[in-house]
Amino acid sequence: MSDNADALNAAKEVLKNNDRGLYTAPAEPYPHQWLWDSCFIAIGLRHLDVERAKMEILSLLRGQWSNGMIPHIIFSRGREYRRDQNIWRSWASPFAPDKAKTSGITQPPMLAEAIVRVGQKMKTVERRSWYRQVWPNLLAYHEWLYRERDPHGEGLVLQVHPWETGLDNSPPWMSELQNHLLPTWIRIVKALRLDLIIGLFRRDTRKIPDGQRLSTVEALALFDAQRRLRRKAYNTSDILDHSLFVIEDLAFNSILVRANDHLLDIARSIRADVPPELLKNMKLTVKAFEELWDPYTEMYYPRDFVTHRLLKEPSVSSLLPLYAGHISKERAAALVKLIENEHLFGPAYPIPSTPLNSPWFNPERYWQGPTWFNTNWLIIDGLRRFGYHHHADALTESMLELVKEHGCYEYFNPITGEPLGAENFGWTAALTIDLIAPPKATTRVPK
Ligand code: 2M8
Repeated sequence: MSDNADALNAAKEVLKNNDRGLYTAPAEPYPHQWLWDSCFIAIGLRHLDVERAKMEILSLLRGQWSNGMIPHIIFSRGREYRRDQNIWRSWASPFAPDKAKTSGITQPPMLAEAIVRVGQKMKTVERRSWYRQVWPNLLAYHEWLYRERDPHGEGLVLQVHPWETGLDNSPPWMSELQNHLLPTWIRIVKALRLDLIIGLFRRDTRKIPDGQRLSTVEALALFDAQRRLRRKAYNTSDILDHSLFVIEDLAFNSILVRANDHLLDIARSIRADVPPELLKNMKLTVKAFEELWDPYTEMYYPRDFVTHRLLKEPSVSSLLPLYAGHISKERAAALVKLIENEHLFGPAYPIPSTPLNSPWFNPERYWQGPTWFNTNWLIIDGLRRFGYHHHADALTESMLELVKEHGCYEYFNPITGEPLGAENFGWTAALTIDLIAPPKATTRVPK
């Protein structure tokens, strides 16, 4: 482990510098608290300071809405952040908390995983009291997911904005946008090439080259989509006919399947009752998940909520059923083949957020090609549970190599390893710490 010492120190330094007291900011361009960032960050922090890791999770819960939703952003206080808070105006909803200003949508439900991982660092009594402390929030969140986001009781939960997937501009969502959903005013902007001028005013490309972010047309559409949700005060039943996007996302539902298993483990450990309705829904999810499999291309995909049409654009989400678990060994093996293929998901610095053979692939553009640490971490966890330890070790090694060579960047070019996006990125640091820590034999191999 000694050759990992420098990477470990660099990662610890990033977490220290991004620490904002109650929570850890993802990086300089992202000053607020993000849901899945904090979950991944807590998973790293637990190796350094369990109390601080608990705080990272508890500070997320201060943003929870009274209907159970955990928002994807809790805004930093301070006048300089009013503009960001005003974009969302969470106070338009009667469910939003009074004490925190938040966004009005959620992000992949990584909460249960983070709670369990932090709990692994405690003795049994302490762990049970930790579980009891967060149980009401976790339960309310999962109940919200089904009540609001599975309105037809079909087992899969829907997302109303690409930001809810955490993979902002990933191909299945962006191809839906470009082919079917682009609002007229943005089509006009595009046709007149006004995006070139509007792009000059973007905040996110001030410090990061625009070739590494979303295109301006995509960014405009995401803001348009957000406005539509705000107009309906983020109320799902009002949103459904009004939203630009209504998609049952593959990454989100993969993470939900795993989170449900963790929720059940937590309930068992503290002898808490899981409401029968939730139990029924969770069982249905495992079954419904298989409807996302396409036998012709032998891959899982996201699905249009209304028509049930599969959105057949491969992306890193195509591999996340490995993390979900419950899929058959044969299907897991089919996904591992994709990772092994150097023309798909297996270039020099895997795993790209879009396979190399996709027309969407761009090695530098955000979630359309670069390698990200959080999706890799999820895949490693899945690979281990399916017994692919050699693959998991190789992936871990290539990630640590990136950090040793360049530091904790937001993402990396999967072909050259070049560091991209923001430097000193929170989850890259936290997951580096977790990957360096000796593995714990706590995970079960799926049946
Ligand atoms: C990115 O998303 C935010 C919006 O939520 C953004 O583009 O500003 C994504 O990479 C997301 O996964 C991440 O949680 C967030 C903060 O790191 O940044």
